[in-house]
Amino acid sequence: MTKTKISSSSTPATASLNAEQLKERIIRHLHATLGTDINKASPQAWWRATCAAINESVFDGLRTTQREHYQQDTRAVHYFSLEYLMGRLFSNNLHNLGLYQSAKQALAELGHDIADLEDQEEDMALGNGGLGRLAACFIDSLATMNLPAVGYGIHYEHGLFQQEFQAGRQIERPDSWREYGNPWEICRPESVQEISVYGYVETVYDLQGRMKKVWHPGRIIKGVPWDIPVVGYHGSSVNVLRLWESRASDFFNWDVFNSGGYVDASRENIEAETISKVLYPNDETEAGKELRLIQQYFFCSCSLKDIIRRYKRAHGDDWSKFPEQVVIQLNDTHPAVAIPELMRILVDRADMHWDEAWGICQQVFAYTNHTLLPEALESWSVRMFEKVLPRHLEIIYEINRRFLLEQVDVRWPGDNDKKRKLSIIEEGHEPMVRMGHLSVVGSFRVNGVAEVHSKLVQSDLFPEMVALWPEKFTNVTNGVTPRRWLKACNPRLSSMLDRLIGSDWPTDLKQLSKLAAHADDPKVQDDFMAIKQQNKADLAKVIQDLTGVAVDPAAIFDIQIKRLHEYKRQHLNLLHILALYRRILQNPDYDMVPRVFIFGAKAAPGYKLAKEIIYAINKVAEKINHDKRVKDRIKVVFMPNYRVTLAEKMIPAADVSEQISTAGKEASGTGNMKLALNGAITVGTLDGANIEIAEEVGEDNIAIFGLTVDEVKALRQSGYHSRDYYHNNPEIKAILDWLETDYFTPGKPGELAAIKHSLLEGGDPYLVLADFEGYQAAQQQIDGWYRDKAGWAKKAMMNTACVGKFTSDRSIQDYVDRVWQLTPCKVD
Ligand code: Z16
Repeated sequence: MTKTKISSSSTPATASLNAEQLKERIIRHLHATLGTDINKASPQAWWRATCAAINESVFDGLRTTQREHYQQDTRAVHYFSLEYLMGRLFSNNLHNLGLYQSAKQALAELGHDIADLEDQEEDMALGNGGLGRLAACFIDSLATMNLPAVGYGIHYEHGLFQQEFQAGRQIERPDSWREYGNPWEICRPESVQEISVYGYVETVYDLQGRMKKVWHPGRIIKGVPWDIPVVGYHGSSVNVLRLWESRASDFFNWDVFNSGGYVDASRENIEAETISKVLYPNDETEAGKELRLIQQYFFCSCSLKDIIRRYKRAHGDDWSKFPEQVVIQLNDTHPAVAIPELMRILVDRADMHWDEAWGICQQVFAYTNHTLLPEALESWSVRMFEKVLPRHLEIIYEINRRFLLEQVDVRWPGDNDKKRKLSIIEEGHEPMVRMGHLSVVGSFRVNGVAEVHSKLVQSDLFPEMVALWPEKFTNVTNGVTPRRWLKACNPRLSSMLDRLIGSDWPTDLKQLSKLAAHADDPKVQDDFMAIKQQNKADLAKVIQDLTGVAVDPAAIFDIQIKRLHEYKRQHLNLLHILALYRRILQNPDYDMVPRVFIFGAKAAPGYKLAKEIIYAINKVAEKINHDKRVKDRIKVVFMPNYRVTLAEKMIPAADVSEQISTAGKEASGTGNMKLALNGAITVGTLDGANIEIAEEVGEDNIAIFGLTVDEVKALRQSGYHSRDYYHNNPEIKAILDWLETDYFTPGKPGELAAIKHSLLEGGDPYLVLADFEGYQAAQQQIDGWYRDKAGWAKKAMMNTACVGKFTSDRSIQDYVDRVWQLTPCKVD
């Protein structure tokens, strides 16, 4: 096993920059780049000038990295993802360059608080949730570990919508993150690509009588690349995230324009520019929309052409080295159309024989699966596919024909049932292209994102594929970058760790285990909890500002932050809050440690029940927060517009981490890792990476409850009747009936009834009622644990100490060893 060495102790070349030099740079850019002066510059101008000052160092690193990769002609990984949830880059770049302290001092001397300038930046929210944030953590680790890598994606004009609440209901507003320009991106007009869609396929014969397919496209669209430098931590590598923006092709519109069709030409412009206009806000449902397929194809085609252009610069028309130089990681099936696109380029454009081309494809692509939810598995109607990509449909048919003939029929001769199951084309009255099947057939490796999930991918999703190719399947458990999710977001805890265990932990997170030796030391416990207390006080201010609710930092801060989904069960959390409230009303002396229940979640705009759950939480919050009888034992807050930047403020302040999905449904989770890393104690089911977190921290330091994956299956087998729980548990019955009254929505009974109906008439598809009793017991256990101050401090510290496994550096090392076979390239 090759171990990638990270130069954690080596000081970055830029570390020598002191505050004085930075001040000079900032003022120079205030003058020369922003065209303003120190006495009249706005905070925005100061922020931009500082970004420009930082970029001098960033671009230095970018140049040397690209020169080195070019000279060494290194193998590189190409990460294909429709989503990158980057958040802000200002403090991230400063930290990774080792310039944060100098910049803070420089700005202070110029009369500015660095935190105020940080707030000038919009989040770069080009993703929905876990999958997009994972991509962002991965490109941070790749740069930090000096691995040659390019991230490819779409330069959306509008990222994930901004969320507001109006009378408790979610309202979506457009996100315009780069309305006034983004200082971190560089446009590269010299690398523009042109791509085709629509049209028809003609069969022609060449002079030797060989059949050829010629695609006559209906439209040509230009892809303009924007590069975002990705700065590795204290290393020397600066990699690139290359995002494609769609434009109308000048070439194509010329004729229309000249023949007087100015209006038609500008309509086509608008249509072309629509492709990269907006990120689809559905995290785990496939809408099957034509524009989405075009988005996927647009960025895959641009990216492949970009890769091939770079390859040809070094190797000309000799394709034999291509699989040695190029590996492409498909982040879910969203970019799977890259497989037939590479086949088209090789067979139709490079005149390669099918077998040779297919041999290359199968050595180049690897596929990561992120979900088992049936509604999230992508499939495209053959009809629409043929309209948008007629030649690609033919290629997929040919891939499928050979697969069924040469693999499936050889293994299971004459077995039509197996063929039906394994076919890339799902037959039926509306035939569909199954993108998961295509991804498995076209890739040399397939991985899930946590141990239990990878097992289920093999046993439940693709068992026949495993029978054909057992060695194709593997696991890579997710991870998160400790640079953003501990060092930058929790500076108090970071300095304490530096003092206690040394400063190597950001690139060697297993070092955190040294903290365990101090977990019984009362002095260290006090320091640790004092930091938590200060972080909670900071968050309390943010809560006050955003929601108007006053919360006490002495209460338990219980946090559930993730997309809103039935399977994630925010409504289970809500039912428990209602149970506590009811107990308080029934027994005014009900004894509980005061708790603040904090939610952050966006619902997909078309997901009705998810929006009803948000509304219900907001209405219940309003009632409880104003009820004097509660005596502040419970507060409920729903933070509006949850996003990376808000997560960075919430996670360091969490005492309790809610990870309560139905077992078997959450592929991994990554918020669970960030919260444990910052000393929160998990209340969780045995699902996704929770299982591995429990293994690492030990059962004393986590509150596990609920059905296991096997128990969920058994219960469903034997027939699950949610009504039994309603009738047999008086607390459950009382709470659900309460939701139907107008208690929380005065004068409007029934407004919150949707939750009750989904749990009873709807059959409770995610077994909320089955897990309720276990959940409330786990919450009682938390309440008991918190009363023992030293005991809690130890548990919290043990969480930080024991989760070193979940650095994204380890995930990337696993990809290197199990999938990519890359070697680091040190850059001076
Ligand atoms: C997503 O964020 C995830 C899966 C998916 O199919 C689509 C989207 Cl947008 C999430 C999983 O739900 C989560 O468990 C996992 O940790 C994350 O992907 C990264 O693997």
